Amino acid sequence: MGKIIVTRKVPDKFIEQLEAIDTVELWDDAYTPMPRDKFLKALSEATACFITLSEQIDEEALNAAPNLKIIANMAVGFDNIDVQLAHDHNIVVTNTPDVLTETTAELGVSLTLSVARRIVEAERYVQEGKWQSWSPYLLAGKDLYRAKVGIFGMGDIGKAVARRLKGFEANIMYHNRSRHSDAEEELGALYVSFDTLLKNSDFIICTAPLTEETKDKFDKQAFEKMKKEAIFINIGRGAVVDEEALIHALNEGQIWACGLDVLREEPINMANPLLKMKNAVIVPHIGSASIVTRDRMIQLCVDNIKLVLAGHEPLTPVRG
Ligand code: 8YV
Repeated sequence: MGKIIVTRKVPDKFIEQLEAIDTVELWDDAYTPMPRDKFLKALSEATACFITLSEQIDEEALNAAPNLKIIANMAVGFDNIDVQLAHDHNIVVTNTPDVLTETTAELGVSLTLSVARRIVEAERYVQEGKWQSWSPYLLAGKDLYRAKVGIFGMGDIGKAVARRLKGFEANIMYHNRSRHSDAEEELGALYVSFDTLLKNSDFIICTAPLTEETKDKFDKQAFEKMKKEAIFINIGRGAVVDEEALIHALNEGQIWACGLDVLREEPINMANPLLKMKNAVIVPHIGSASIVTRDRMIQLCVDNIKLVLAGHEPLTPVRG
């Protein structure tokens, strides 16, 4: 007998399933992460852990976990885990692909439209009692209709965004480490170099995971190459963007606006200058946050834990 750690409060219906197989140590708080020292201590007896992006699985954590068999990450991204090292320790790592694809794409398009049509600014304008008259260009924004949209990262989420953009008759181009003939044939997406994507897009939507290759990809030079009218959206990972370069680009009018679901520092530091910018819309990493999808993500983690503890292959392993 070991222990299953669950690092955030999730509904009882999920915990009960885990309690049916072993003792569960639940961090009974939905909003604050389990403190690191408590997590490390819990790992010493754990056979399985259900974690979120708030937990870092590094050498220290792995060394603290002699009996651990599975790390079930409640996210499709796994940049919080040293996967290679976990595999060296014979620990299975799982993530939650597929179940969140459509929901995350919906957030991507929502954020894009919110920035393009200045929805947040408009709502504040009304709330602040500034709506005194109609005016020809009052809060006028940009059309997504027939715009040139560059998608950086054409994985499942990138493709799901592209499918939705077809409804806007957008001209889609993409850049990815490998080409995707399905996106090219079915969605008419044009594969372009990163430079061409930067120079030609009216909207750039980043859905890329954080890897050695994508880290700081949107740097000073990248923002300089974008159109002055460009809108930059990030639903991938914060560290794909050099935030200082983004702030500079917005301040200097090198790009028109941005929408971010992910930041380098999460939760955002309230001193972050982006918070004061009218043309920056920031939401708190809610890409996959629909109730149904969050239920599915949690259930997938539970299923993976059940399978691995019973000696079977998990449904969604992260391969090294
Ligand atoms: C989540 C995510 O919103 O799956 C991911 O990689 O970034 C998001 O789906 C969330 O961080 C869940 O832990």
